[in-house]
Amino acid sequence: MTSNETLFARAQAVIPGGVNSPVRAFRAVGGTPRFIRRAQGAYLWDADGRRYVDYIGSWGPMILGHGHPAVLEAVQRAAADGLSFGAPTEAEIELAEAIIARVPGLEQVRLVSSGTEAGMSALRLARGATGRSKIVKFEGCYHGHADALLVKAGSGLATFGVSTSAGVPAEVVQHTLVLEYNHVAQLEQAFAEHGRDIACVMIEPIAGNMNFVRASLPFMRRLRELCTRHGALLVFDEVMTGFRVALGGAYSVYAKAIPGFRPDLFVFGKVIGGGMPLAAFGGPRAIMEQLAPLGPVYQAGTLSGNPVATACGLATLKEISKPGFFDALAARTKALVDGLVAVAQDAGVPLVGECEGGMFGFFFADALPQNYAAVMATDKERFNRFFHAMLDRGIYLAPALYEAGFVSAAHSAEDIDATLRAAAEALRG
Ligand code: KE4
Repeated sequence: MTSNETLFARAQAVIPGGVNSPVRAFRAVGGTPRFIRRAQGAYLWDADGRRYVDYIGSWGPMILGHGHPAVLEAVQRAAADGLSFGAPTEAEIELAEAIIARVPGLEQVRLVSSGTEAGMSALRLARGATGRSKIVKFEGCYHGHADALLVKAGSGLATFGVSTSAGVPAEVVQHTLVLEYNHVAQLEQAFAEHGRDIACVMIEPIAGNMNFVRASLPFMRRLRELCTRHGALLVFDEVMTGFRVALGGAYSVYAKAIPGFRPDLFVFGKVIGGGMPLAAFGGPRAIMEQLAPLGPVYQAGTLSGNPVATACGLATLKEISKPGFFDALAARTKALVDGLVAVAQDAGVPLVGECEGGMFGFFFADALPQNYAAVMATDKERFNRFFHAMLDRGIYLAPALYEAGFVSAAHSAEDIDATLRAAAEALRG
């Protein structure tokens, strides 16, 4: 048995499925998960000492690559001064100011410890601030595992959701309406029927939990109009896209294309923690001040704004804010995606790809999917074969066809070339 297999067997004895988060178990692609011993730059080394070019980057946070010296130094310095106080610190103010400075229209943020916590809190805030109960999400978007958000589309179109998880009573999801991503007519219908009762619409503006699906401009424009008209809050879940697709996140991409466009609330995570447990939600002061201790919406956390996590996030934000950082990252990511499309074409294999900033996706299909059903109709078997053929060649892609991929500033042109050489071999197989 390999060390990975031995560790996986041991892990499964004491941890459900041997993992602390389901996607790590490789159940969508099969095979044995790699137990990582260490990482540096663009690379991971597993328990058998094998090196991989890492396109997961901890599912987004590691935008600088692993072990960036400025980040390590900031974390070590913060740790030496104390791991956690349960009292306010200046670093939390600095991180809040740094986030707000990079997201026009954002006036206040609250720091928490995970994207789930941030999304759950933003949802409660939206309901508290509007006094309404109904919420809208889209099939294929994932906003963490808070009960009210673990919902799939009901039986018919634009019906109230049913939970995707055992242990979530129907009463908890009865107010959650699940619509098809990019479906304008369903939006119109939902607001026509429930507009006055909708507290918020939560959306992944570029859906990384469907691998890579953009909200179309007509859809996003109409969504903003309907929310404004009916007094519903538009919540941008930028846990994955925030500070990843651009310094201003997906918000800046849509604001460029739709003059005056702005969401009402934001959810952030991943990159703003730089690999440590840190996430945030934010919006206008008038809404954020509904939160305890000022307002009636309760929200709290022992390790919220943790000094070590905050130091890690701040150091990361400082590095990615340097001139040219995103231009270089976007160019490298585009070289990867364009290269994958080209080698697939040479091999006569239908493959389409997309990217924005340091986030990318690809599908074994003839056209870019525009919604969840289309994503799930792409060639899963071929994806899984390709995943393992690449893993065997030292290239670590996301172990599921519905997950996005990430390039870091540490990925070199040679890493991209090596990846494309491996892909050419894998696609010939
Ligand atoms: P966390 O609770 O995992 O920090 O964040 C939840 C979350 C919220 N919103 C979006 C858009 C997200 O992508 C996520 C988490 N993303 C997954 C990857 N698809 C994390 C990986 C995992 O679940 O292990």
